[in-house]
Amino acid sequence: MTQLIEPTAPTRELTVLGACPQDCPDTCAMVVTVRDGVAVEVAGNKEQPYTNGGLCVKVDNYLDKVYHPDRILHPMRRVGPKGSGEFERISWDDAIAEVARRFTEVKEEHGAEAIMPVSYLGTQGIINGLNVGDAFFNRLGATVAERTYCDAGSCTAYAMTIGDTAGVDPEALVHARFILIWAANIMSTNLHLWPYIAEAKRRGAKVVVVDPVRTKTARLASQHIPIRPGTDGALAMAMMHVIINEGLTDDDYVANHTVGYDELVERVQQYTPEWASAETGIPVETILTLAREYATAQPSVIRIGVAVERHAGGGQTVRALSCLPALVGAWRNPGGGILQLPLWAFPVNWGAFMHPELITPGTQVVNQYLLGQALTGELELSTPLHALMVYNSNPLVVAPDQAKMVEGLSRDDLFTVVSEQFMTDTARYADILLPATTQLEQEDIMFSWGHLYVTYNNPSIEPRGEAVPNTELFRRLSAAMGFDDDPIFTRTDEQLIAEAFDWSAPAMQGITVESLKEKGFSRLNLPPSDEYAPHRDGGFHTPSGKTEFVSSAAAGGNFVVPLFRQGSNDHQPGQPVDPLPHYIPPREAAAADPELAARYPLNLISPKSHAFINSSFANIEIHQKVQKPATLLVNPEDAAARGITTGAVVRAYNDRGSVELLAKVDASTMPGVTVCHVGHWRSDALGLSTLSQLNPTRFADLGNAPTFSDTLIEVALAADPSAGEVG
Ligand SMILES: Nc1nc2c(c(=O)[nH]1)N[C@H]1C(S)=C(S)[C@@H](COP(=O)(O)OP(=O)(O)OC[C@H]3O[C@@H](n4cnc5c(=O)[nH]c(N)nc54)[C@H](O)[C@@H]3O)O[C@H]1N2
Ligand SMILES: Nc1nc2c(c(=O)[nH]1)N[C@H]1C(S)=C(S)[C@@H](COP(=O)(O)OP(=O)(O)OC[C@H]3O[C@@H](n4cnc5c(=O)[nH]c(N)nc54)[C@H](O)[C@@H]3O)O[C@H]1N2
Ligand code: SF4
Ligand SMILES: [Mo]
Repeated sequence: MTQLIEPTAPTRELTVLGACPQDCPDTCAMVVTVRDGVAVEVAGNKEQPYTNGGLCVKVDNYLDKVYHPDRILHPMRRVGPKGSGEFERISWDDAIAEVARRFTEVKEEHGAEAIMPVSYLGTQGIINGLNVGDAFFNRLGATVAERTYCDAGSCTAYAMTIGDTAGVDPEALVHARFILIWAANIMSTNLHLWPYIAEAKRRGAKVVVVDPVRTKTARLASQHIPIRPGTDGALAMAMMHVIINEGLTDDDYVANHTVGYDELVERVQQYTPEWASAETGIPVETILTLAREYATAQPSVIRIGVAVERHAGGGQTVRALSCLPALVGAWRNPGGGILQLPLWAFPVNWGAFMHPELITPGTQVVNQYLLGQALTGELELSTPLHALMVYNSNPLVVAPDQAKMVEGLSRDDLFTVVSEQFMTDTARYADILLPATTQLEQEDIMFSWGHLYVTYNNPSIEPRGEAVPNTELFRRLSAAMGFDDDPIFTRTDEQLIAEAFDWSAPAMQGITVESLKEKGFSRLNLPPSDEYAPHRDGGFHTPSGKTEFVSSAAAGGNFVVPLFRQGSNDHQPGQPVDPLPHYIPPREAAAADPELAARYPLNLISPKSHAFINSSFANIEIHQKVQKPATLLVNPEDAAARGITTGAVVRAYNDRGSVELLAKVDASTMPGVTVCHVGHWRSDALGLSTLSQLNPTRFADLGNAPTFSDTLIEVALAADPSAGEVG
């Protein structure tokens, strides 16, 4: 809704209802105040109950981003060497013509699969976000990009166990008696959930955090259980062992709404609390108490963060965690169960954006996680890559194996197009750089992966310079490639928004585009949170309709849910997966690889920073004040053993590379575990590389999830010349 406040005053002030576009579970409803065409304030929408009028430290200063002098405002062509950031301004017509000409040349010379889109979640809006370029690249015949950066393994495991259900309504968490926050730093990454947890705690609930780091969230909880990274599966399996062997199961719920209980009973016998204690570093008594309290304090709820999937056995960890609520009957009451990504509640019409039917069966698929290897030839491809188009993503910071990626992006025979708001590390390697709008300059409609409200983003200001929304970019490219013979490629934003949801689905009853524009948001048509217990009587979204301890989908092998790999049907599926949950230990650990652990004894984890969203905002001064420079947290024991003090420049290294960071000696991280928050740019780093250099490119067990947390390193003072001289 656009409401004119002072129609006759000389200054024209409007308030416009918008939506935060960031890749964040909170999807806050925003109110933008615009004076004479200039946005002067961005605030939270007080009407929206979940986000309750507050934004966060990232987006409170959104105007600093929108009006930042470094915004890319015009199309540009590279004039200096790749990576130099030297560009000349060109017109949109010239830019589009050049992209179309080069794509056509690459297609004729090497085949269309030599072109690959690279994108992720710079904006989460349905029309400008994850899938905005899919139809274009599918029609072109380009390589299909598999995008499994975030929660893909978790989603596969969740789907195998309980199906694509929304799970617990976050607003119902106030009713929970036991809240288990597992690998999620709510106070930084899901701020608006905290008041619900705090209210439950006030009403007597116990809040437990499982995390190698004593985060702010852990400090605010009733109990913090530090755990060795990547061993969460051992704890979850041992909890099931205790619950089953001590008779703490909800037998009636198990009998009616689960499959494979007898097999599970047999399976968990090997996972004793004593064994799990040795694996996780958690005392036996703590494991026993956790299992008993989780089972008996009903309703109990588990909130899983992304970090649980980020090691060799991440998928099976989520399998085990998704089994637990049915075992104890947690689903019976509002607030009980598991909260993963409630996005499954939204009937988004993904197909209207992906158009997977345009993919020729057998088209090459490349996971973006392996982009460095794909560009350097290390990953064998049937059609090597000769052109890239990057939008909504900054792969040089967020993908592993940074050294390879730099080498690949530097190739003179690679044609790279980047659509960006800023001169990111990746944008510096563009041949053609195209200006992208921010959320205030574009229209969009949002689902959420953290609550059950649809949110509308009305544009509040004109695009700055010649920036365009991603939708318009792809309309222009489609026309230049001659795709405008098909109405799919000429749809206006209004038409795209009309197709965003299956409006006839029960969850959308009573919600229209008009009502959303007017009010800014709407709760899905679901029972109120006080009454919302979606699996009180089973009704899981699995083939059996039950929680599948023995998964029927496992026989089909590992899979990636279509959201992360559109048109996924004709790929893999590979070996059948063990249908029962089990423990897969981390790869980079003393038990699995003693030789590696002797050389690199410290775990490196890379959680989200407080002030950036992934690498977004990392170039904005006010955010840098909170978060800069890139810092490595080292436990006092580990620091003392290496002569490291706070403020020292250290070198973190392993066989994949070496990164210079500022040390902070900090007892909040466990002995043996170092922490470097993800997001800092290479161009800002002490030694032109960031932690992604150290992360492995191997996938987890399910859903081709990344294994960021499955990383061993050694750390030494940078002044020590023998440290980090590695390949
Ligand atoms: N401020 C801020 N908010 C964000 C983002 C951001 O960049 N900044 N990014 C957004 C995105 S894209 C996402 S996916 C979410 C993610 O948000 P979260 O799910 O909270 O994920 P992380 O911050 O990666 O990790 C959460 C916690 O897991 C711990 N951890 C790491 N490894 C392990 C492990 O092996 N086991 C256990 N038990 N814990 C472990 C970390 O110490 C950290 O405290 O946040 C979103 N919100
Ligand atoms: N080591 C390590 N790596 C990680 C993670 C980790 O925990 N550790 N987390 C992973 C996770 S969970 C995620 S979700 C990914 C995130 O990976 P990305 O989604 O790539 O996240 P960002 O780094 O924020 O990059 C988004 C870029 O899109 C641009 N952008 C924003 N809006 C628009 C727009 O409307 N149009 C265009 N064209 N561009 C726009 C922004 O300026 C920004 O540069 O990173 C993954 N990488
Ligand atoms: S980043 Fe998340 S918490 Fe912050 S304003 Fe956006 S949606 Fe809200
Ligand atoms: Mo993410």
